Amino acid sequence: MGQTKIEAYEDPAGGWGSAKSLVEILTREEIPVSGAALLMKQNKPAGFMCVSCAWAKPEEPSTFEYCENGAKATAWEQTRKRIGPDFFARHTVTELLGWSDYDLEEKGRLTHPLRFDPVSDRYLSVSWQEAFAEIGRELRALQPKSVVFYASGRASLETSYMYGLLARMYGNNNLPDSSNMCHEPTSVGLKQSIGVPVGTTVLKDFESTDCILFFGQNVGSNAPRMLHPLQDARRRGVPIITFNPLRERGLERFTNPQSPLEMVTKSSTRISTQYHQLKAGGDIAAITGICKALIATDREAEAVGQPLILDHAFITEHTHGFDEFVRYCDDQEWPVLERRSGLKRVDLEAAASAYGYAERVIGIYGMGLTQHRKGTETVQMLVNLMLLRGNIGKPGAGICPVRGHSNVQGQRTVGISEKPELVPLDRLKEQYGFEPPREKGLNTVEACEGILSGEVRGFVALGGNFVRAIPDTERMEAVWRRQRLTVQISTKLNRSHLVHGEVSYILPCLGRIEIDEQASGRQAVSMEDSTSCFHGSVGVASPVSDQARSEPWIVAGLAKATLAPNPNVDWDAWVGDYAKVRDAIEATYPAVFKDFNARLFQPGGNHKPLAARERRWETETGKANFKVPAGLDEDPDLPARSAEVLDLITLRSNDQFNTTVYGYHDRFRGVKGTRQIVFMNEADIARFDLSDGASVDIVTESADDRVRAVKNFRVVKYDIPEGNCAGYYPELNVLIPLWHHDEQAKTPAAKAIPVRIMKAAASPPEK
Ligand SMILES: Nc1nc2c(c(=O)[nH]1)N[C@H]1C(S)=C(S)[C@@H](COP(=O)(O)OP(=O)(O)OC[C@H]3O[C@@H](n4cnc5c(=O)[nH]c(N)nc54)[C@H](O)[C@@H]3O)O[C@H]1N2
Ligand SMILES: Nc1nc2c(c(=O)[nH]1)N[C@H]1C(S)=C(S)[C@@H](COP(=O)(O)OP(=O)(O)OC[C@H]3O[C@@H](n4cnc5c(=O)[nH]c(N)nc54)[C@H](O)[C@@H]3O)O[C@H]1N2
Ligand SMILES: [Mo]
Repeated sequence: MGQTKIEAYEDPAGGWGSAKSLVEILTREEIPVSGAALLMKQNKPAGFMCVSCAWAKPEEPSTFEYCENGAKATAWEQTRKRIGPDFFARHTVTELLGWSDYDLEEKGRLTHPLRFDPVSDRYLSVSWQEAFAEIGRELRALQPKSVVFYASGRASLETSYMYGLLARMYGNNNLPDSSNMCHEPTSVGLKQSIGVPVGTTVLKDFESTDCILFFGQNVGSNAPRMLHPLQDARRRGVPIITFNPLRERGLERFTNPQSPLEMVTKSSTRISTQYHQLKAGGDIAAITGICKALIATDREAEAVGQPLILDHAFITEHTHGFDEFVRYCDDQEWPVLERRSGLKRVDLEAAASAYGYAERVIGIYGMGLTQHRKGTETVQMLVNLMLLRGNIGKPGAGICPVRGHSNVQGQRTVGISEKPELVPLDRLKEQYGFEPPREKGLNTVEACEGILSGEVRGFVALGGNFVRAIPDTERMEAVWRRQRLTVQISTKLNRSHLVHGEVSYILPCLGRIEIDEQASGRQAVSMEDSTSCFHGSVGVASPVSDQARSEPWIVAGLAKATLAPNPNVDWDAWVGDYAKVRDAIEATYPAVFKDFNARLFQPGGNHKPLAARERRWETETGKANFKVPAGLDEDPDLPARSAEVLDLITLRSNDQFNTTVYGYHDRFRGVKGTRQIVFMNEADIARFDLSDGASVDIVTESADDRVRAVKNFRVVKYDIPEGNCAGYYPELNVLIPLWHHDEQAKTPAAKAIPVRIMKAAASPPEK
């Protein structure tokens, strides 16, 4: 972990800091710098698609089409380190439960299938044949409704399609994926508002946009390649208006680490032209203020015969609910909007002015909007703003949710969904001659509730670290072990393997970067990025071990061991040649995957047709809908926070991928050597009689009488609004009550968790 050091970071995002951090991780994972040639194949037509974020891949990639964090993800996966049966012989599960997330994954790649042995409290090596046979037996003995098939968002379209089919042929729609914890408010909210569950912006729109709104996404750490189009836009003089409680470095300044000139001259581009540090959960109020200002200016313009501000032609032809929306905005009082958003009226008017002058606006957002009790309404509020000036369905404009995992959007596209109405069940029935279950399946929160109630008895995970990523981790871990069966298909060891069911298996898989040889030769796979664009991907590195298997092979193995044979599904033929899975995908989704195999490696990828981009609105009204929020309160449970209660934001450092902790250096925020910190405003620190560096306990304010607390966290004085505080996920997940989720999409509200901060009961031991 190294020494703890907290020190403001002065450099831009990217730049020399990024180059240095990259060399550090390649060295630590024992990858020779010549092995960095691997990185040259990242995000290239003939190479592999990055396993980190889902940001779009350009048609003409630069030689270095990767970023610091994408390279870290590659190094972390392609580490030379291995953990085989000898490792598990040395460590009991009870011992490993005491290890940190970092230590568990850092030991290296999983090489052998493993079965938990309760007698020795260890995972023991097992053959694939035995593993499949027992899992198949167990699954057949369980009620189909009592088993969950989770997917984390990294597995390819081919694997995901097979996995969804496995769950349905087994007998349920219990197919939650990480999207449930992430952009579900996007899927639910955008569908109601504009008729598509995904963003409408493509990379090309960035070339002609003339204004960008940027809400709650930390681009410098979590989608760094997006800094390139943002930098280009800034060079054209495009304003970028940011709303974020924290001053994030990637949203302030950027030096392109792949530009020798910028590196030598240490020049950087200022990213945000306006930076509004609103309060966590204050976005509905802030956007309402902007809309109110626009509506007022429009009326003034009309009164004096000036050109109007709102796009009335678009509103009349294409939208529904405008009058009601205007009434809602008129009804809101400025002092209330100011108090709820934490922003001044003049600042919101400045944002409205920049937005109102621009012809083509892109609205970008991330977890800062979705992970709230009102996540769906917040996303819809941003759409309302876009609709006022017709900023959906024209070049250079659109809504742009920045998706998380590299194929999380694609998994939804090919049927990983607990919502049966989103899946062409009739077509599956026809194609495979079975009766697909029609009943709604469990999403992430419902799966947790099912485990609490005992209704869920089996959990199969295609990647991820579910037990660590969900809310209420302490409470959930305690009941997790009541399950009969847990199966994890994984690359690396994590806590979800250690908190296990009675019968438990770890099935080691190949990563996307590895060469995948099957009967017909070397296989390719595919994924969908944040802009609904499909790309092929071929592995280039040697497989991790001769006992690790590809994900399609493992899913087929599980299916064959569990399901009655079906002459219409030849799992072996699919595994032998993934092109046949793509044919099957095309047969199920002919419009979306037309000529899928032929176009797999088309430079720049293939865009999924999106009705909203053409201003066709596949909504209930047949129009784009203005959606009026129920109110301005971010939290229906605790509408009025006492002054003693702070809103806690849980977020990612620059040195992690979700629950994967690459290291202890959150460079841009100046935190090194620890993750046990809480960022606080100076005034709150004084008000609570604390000091910078003090040791504190954080306790959730909750209506139920359960105590949720973490102990001995270090206070870090930070530029964050009064009344807010922030710290790292997943360490703080114990503080999120399971019920603290978005009302509509059920996404856990990992931002704006009501907490109290108090002096630590006992001082921590000196480090
Ligand atoms: N390197 C790296 N890349 C990643 C990931 C990773 O962990 N590491 N994770 C991937 C995944 S799965 C996802 S979903 C994405 C996540 O990427 P982000 O969406 O950037 O996720 P967070 O780190 O949670 O950061 C949320 C941002 O929102 C701000 N914020 C918090 N609350 C509010 C609010 O109420 N309003 C507004 N306007 N802003 C707020 C925070 O200050 C922070 O800047 O990144 C993906 N890419
Ligand atoms: N408090 C709080 N909680 C959050 C969030 C937050 O912002 N705050 N964010 C939420 C979000 S946005 C998300 S997406 C979830 C993430 O939740 P998950 O997707 O479940 O978690 P990850 O940490 O991405 O999973 C990491 C594990 O995936 C496995 N893995 C890696 N690569 C592969 C592969 O190629 N194949 C397979 N089969 N396995 C692989 C490795 O074993 C690794 O340990 O967490 C959510 N939880
Ligand atoms: Mo995510």
